[in-house]
Amino acid sequence: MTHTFPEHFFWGAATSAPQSEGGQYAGGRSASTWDKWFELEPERFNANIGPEVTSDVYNRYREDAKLMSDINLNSYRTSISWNRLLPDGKTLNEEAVAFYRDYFQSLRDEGVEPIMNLFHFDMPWWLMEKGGWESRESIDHFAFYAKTAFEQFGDLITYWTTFNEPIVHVTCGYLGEYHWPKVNSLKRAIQVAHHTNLAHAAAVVEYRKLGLDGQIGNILNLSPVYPRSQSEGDLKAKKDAEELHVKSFLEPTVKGKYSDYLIDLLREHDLLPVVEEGDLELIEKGKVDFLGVNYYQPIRVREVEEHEKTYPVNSLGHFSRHYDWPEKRMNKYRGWEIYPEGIYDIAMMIKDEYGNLPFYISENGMGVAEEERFMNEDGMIEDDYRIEFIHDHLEFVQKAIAEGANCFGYHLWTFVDCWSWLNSYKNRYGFYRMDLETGDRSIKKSGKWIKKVIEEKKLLD
Ligand code: BGP
Repeated sequence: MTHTFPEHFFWGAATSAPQSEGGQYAGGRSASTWDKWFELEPERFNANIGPEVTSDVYNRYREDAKLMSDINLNSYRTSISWNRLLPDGKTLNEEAVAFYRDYFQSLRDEGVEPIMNLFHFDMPWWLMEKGGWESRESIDHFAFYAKTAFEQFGDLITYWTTFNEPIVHVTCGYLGEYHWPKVNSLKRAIQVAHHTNLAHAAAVVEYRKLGLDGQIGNILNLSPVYPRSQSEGDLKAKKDAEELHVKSFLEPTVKGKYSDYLIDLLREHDLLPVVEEGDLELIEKGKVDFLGVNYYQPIRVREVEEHEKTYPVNSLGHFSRHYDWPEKRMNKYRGWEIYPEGIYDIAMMIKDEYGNLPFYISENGMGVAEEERFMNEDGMIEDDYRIEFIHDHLEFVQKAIAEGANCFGYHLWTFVDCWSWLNSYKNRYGFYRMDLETGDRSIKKSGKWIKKVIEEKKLLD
């Protein structure tokens, strides 16, 4: 295999506003669900570290843009904070506009293309108090926020995305206790998913209306689903999991409609969401120009035994259960499976089933707990495990491209170690280490390695 990459390829890293920005209440920003949740239950957050302790991009963005260019990154994905741009949902915050414009311009000045996302799990608190994504009001509010962002920054941003991993705020917020509002109801989760698809489409409509010179996409975690065996039951579990976890957003985003299979499956279990007149027409208008694909690990499933099911159906565990593949290779520092072939399987699925739509890998990465133990005497983190991880995934990206996949970039999660939801700083992911005390950045071995890979446009074995 030759390991060369296309001449024009987005090499970069990804993060999000709530995980990196900081400046929690500076410059007129209002609270998101994460800020409030930490106030209410700080003990839920690893080491009691809440979202106010970030990598402080709010003050350090110029330095970061320079550090990106130092290692040859030519693109960077982050998000805008809805509650910074429109603190009450209606009034434009001029200070936020000035901040973001300078931030995006600083990236451009260093040759780094900013790819901008609108929603990364950070619901404004005032809107959550009105029901969040469960309320249809959120659709219009999101469309207004999206329109405002396009108008204010459309000259600086060419690549826009609406959501990051929308299935995650659905499952973690409405089928678990990992995101606010910590609800456990499959019916409500499905309604939230439907409203999210509508909000996405409404934002795409706003974007097209403005006739800007750019593209709009959606970032989905398209984890491939592998069955335990080829038995009828295991294959049905695979199909159901694929439809519920992956295609519930992929089909509307690319084809502008829900699949018949998903509709039949939900109807069979009396789980169809409330769909109002005009909803399906709106979803039809939400087709994107490109996809961002987040990939960490595959989903492995097996058939559900009858005795494991509960009625009425109120959990995704009714349709499939996790299968613990005995041959799996593990990231023992994070507890996630490492399966680089998965990235190739996703690329081939997009090529074969979704019209070879352009996509880029918008997140892939290796979280490591207590990474300080890999620091050498010069103070540099020697993250050979991360180099191996990226190398192995890039090999499969390269193979997919060689076979015709329309992949235009690869972004590591993340550029500099950042705060992460309930895990806070437990798992580190960056090309740069962040000192939690001082906020100072220092390059890791993987940062030096990627610099060379990008320079040579090929993998160095
Ligand atoms: C993705 C999210 C990111 C980030 C990443 C790593 O699903 O889009 O926001 O958090 O996962 O996850 P974690 O930090 O929990 O290890």
